[in-house]
Amino acid sequence: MNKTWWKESVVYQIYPRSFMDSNGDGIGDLNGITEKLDYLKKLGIDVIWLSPVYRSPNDDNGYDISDYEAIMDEFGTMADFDRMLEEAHARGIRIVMDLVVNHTSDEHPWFVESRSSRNNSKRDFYFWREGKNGSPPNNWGSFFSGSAWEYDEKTDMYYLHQFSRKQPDLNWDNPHVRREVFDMMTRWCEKGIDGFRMDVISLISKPDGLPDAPVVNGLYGDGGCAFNGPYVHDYLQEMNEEVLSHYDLLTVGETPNVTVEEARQYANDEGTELNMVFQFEHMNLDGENGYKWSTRKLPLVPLKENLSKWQIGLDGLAWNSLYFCNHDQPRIVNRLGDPGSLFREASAKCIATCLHMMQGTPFIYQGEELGMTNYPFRSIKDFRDIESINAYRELTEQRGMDPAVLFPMIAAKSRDNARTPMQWDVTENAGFTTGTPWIPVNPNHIEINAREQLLRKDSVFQHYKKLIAMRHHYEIIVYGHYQLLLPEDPDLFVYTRDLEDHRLLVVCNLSDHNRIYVPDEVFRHAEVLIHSGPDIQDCSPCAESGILRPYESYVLYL
Ligand code: ISL
Ligand code: CA
Repeated sequence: MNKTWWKESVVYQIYPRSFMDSNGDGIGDLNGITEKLDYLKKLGIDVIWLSPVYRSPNDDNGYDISDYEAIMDEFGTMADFDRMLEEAHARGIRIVMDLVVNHTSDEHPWFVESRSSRNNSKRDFYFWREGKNGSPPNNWGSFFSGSAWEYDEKTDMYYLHQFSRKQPDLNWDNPHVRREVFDMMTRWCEKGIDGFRMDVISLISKPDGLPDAPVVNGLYGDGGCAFNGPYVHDYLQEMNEEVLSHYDLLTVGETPNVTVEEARQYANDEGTELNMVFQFEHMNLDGENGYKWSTRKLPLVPLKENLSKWQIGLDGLAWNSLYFCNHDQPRIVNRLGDPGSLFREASAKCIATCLHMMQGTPFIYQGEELGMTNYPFRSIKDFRDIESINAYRELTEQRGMDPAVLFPMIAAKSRDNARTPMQWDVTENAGFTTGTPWIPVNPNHIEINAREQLLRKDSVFQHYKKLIAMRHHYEIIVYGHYQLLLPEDPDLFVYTRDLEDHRLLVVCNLSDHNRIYVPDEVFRHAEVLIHSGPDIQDCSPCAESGILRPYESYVLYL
């Protein structure tokens, strides 16, 4: 297996809108990020993945881009960007940009032109089709509810949008589209950025003829119809030859619906496409009836089975990304741990140990390093996210779901859980802004905030810091081979890593009760690299009794 810096790095994702507001308008911005670089340096991360900062009408918080080469007004200027990049580099921190090129905003000049007439030179930059007997051209549904087609009166045709109607899909089959995108990427690389996180890159190649898709759930064809389409690997290889291979970058593809087999191709170790991908199978295990909306917790046995499949399936052939949180996912402490005051910190640390000792590049989402939790939503008016709002409307109004049943499910899974402001301190708006935040601050910032955790030795922050430092120090954590123990145990996540003469044992009790686990004899005199749990001051892990307290975890090294 090739050794490279991006395999040895830890990435931190910033959602700029909610990270730090420097000018009191209630919206996080680039200067806010620059202010907090020392905080990130303290944590020890190597790379920042910046969610979109480009000009955008903000129908989907920046994932609808109207100019790929301008900064969103609310976030600052290009000069602010350059200063942030320079200050990050001065601290040895790299910056990876979000690349959202499955679609643009409908306000992007390409689309404005494309829409203007049937024979405009940019017409074929997007998917325009005739309707079928007064209905859309096919049965595809949008990920944000409703049809994936929008009728446009001007030219009496429909355009395709797999996300909101303000996010028309680009036509990657058109070589001029690819040329424009590749040139734009090159200009960012020339500016000195360090890589790309590629939004829904598995969706860029649509099946030939745009056929109807099977209706699995509800009214529309399964949204999976365009995943891993016929030419996606050709397009990525072309992108690699034209752009990526000329620079030293970290590239990660967001690939919902990817399988291990597909990922071996996308993230192959020969480096012909991307470095790694985000898979979603482990994040979908707490869904129900084909929807993500549910109040279930992540079931541990299937979770272990899934993550282990990815650990073993890519070993030596491709490279894993490791994540439990991002701007689209509710907080992991609620999904897998215990947000109550008794075990919140212990469970956040246990979950972190469990993920960070695996093979792959770990991604930490802002606030995860503090054990931030979901927001206590009280009514539908509390939501800002287009996905949550549209789903609530469609499922209640068109499918007759009882709002009292649906609301808690949306509240548990809404993307807004991840988007409440970063909790810096105990002051009114958690130190995020001096103005009115664009989305309310979680009231629990009184207990959960960075200031307090930086001062306290046993905080979740310190735990993450230690895990990151361990990865930088022990090669086995980066490159070791993975093996799962106790696959059927409903509470314990236990695995080993092996590299040459070394061995790591990772033991996590992901339950709220005591368990007994006595490690194999060979670990009797092993070094303890990290140990966490409630009330563990005077006990060493692996003592004769083998008692594991709720959410206790440790790592042994031989
Ligand atoms: O959020 C989701 C879970 O319901 C996904 O369907 C999500 O929309 C999908 O993973 C794609 O996400 C990415 O592209 C979207 C954008 O809204 C997300 O924020 C982004 O991460 C469209 O650009
Ligand atoms: Ca601001």
